[in-house]
Amino acid sequence: MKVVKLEDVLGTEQEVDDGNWVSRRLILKKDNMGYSVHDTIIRAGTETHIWYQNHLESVYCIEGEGEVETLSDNKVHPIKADTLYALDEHDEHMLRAKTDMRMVCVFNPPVSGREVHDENGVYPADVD
Ligand code: 9YT
Repeated sequence: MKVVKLEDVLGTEQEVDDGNWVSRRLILKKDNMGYSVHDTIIRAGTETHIWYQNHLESVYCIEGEGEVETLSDNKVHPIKADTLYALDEHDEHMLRAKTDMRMVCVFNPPVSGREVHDENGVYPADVD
């Protein structure tokens, strides 16, 4: 069994800062769980274009407030603590944070660790 504490990954390669967000990656591909788990802070006042064409992601908000707009239908979904959204159709979306938002994110397939969004908001299929 493994026990991972947030403090174990802070300041290491498993903490990735993309400007609009900082992702603390607790479980990664190398852990062979079939998914990755991230504790991510989305910074207040930011807007991020995201389109995970190669991954499914569930995002559980545990602190803060913002919204997700799905770009196929321009629907705006308010997100606050205790709300989960699942990108079950590789949904292209805009994520807007009103306050700092703390999100627990699960990716399938797992990310390898250093991924940041490309110009289209995509993570590559595999960076290994
Ligand atoms: C909620 C979201 O998708 N934020 C972007 C960062 C990503 N979740 C990550 O790598 O932790």
